[in-house]
Amino acid sequence: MTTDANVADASVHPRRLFFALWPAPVLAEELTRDGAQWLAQAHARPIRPENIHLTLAFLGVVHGERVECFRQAATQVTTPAFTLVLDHAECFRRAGILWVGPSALPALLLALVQQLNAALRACGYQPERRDYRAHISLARQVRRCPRLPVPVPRAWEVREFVLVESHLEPGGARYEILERWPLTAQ
Ligand code: 2AM
Repeated sequence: MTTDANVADASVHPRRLFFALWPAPVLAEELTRDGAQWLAQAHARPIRPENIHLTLAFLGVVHGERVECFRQAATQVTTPAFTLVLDHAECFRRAGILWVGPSALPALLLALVQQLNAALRACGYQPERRDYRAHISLARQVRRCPRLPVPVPRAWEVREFVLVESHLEPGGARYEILERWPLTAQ
């Protein structure tokens, strides 16, 4: 476990938090380029490469010592590292989101989400009822989803997961990685 930022003051003010997988900058840039290409003719708001991520569990606004409880819960995850192949592009039409993800949910990603959810429940977290849809949003405010190709598959070696704070700023969300937990070696 490594700490990227000062999480010592986590109990002081409410924070908008989520657990996620965070790609290396090279992969984030590739995905951003893919999205920009597909949306070249469409009206949309692309997501900046530094904001590209895959959400595991969205915690919402978290107060006080629950932050510490969530951090402790993360240490209980024992899922091994895995490869995530991003080979599917789609739009959530109603939400106006273009995203990429795996065409088939890897068993180890599902195991990671389930383990995390189970541990977070002890802190009062209510996991989403609907099935988990692994997706990396590439653009928002997509008015008309273009015809999307089968993407060049991008292989992501997933070796850690992170706790992120979302700062809602006038220019859009800014994400700050607060802490990282390694997945165990396979
Ligand atoms: P999205 O990419 O599909 O919008 C930070 O807001 C991250 O948490 C985003 O990746 C967002 O998914 C995800 N998320 C999941 N549930 C959310 C919710 N109820 N409100 C805001 N973001 C949510």
